[in-house]
Amino acid sequence: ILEARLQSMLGEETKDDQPAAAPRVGIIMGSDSDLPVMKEAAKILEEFNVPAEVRIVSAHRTPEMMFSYASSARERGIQVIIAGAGGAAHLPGMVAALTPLPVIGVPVRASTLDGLDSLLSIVQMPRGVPVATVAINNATNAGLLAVRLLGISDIDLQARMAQYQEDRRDEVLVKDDKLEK
Ligand code: RP5
Repeated sequence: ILEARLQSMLGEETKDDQPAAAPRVGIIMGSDSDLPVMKEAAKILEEFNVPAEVRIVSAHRTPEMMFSYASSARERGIQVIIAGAGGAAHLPGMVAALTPLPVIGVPVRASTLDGLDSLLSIVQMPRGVPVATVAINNATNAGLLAVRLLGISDIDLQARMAQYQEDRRDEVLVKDDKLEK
């Protein structure tokens, strides 16, 4: 289902004719090569029933599209933007400069330098232009952070986040229980 939805979000053909709910989160990435990492954010939002859109928006290859995406996101009803990029990863910071929405940056590990280049490009923002940067390739945490941000004004969503945390805790307890002591 997710792959179909991702395909649909990316403008490819899908058999699902259901009209999509207005997206609250924008998941953008610099290249389709980022998708294997970034789809983990989409999976989390799907799990929490948060409508999201997935787009490829490149700071370097489509700068005009990046400008129009970031500057119109708020008026389209987007509340949080998750932006992933690798290498000279300027997308999250440039988007943060163009919107008052919270921007979560995902450093994607590109083919060289082990993702340190992406991490430093995203995390070292100048004062006044914040990007909440998660760990290299950790789009799951980006999705979870987006849910927590939305949960500030959505009690139901916040309760589901608390349940998610309890479930993760229980998983550890079960594993601990199974260990021979
Ligand atoms: C960045 O350059 C993208 O975010 C990607 O991580 C990296 C490499 O892009 P491709 O050459 O794979 O398209 O803009």
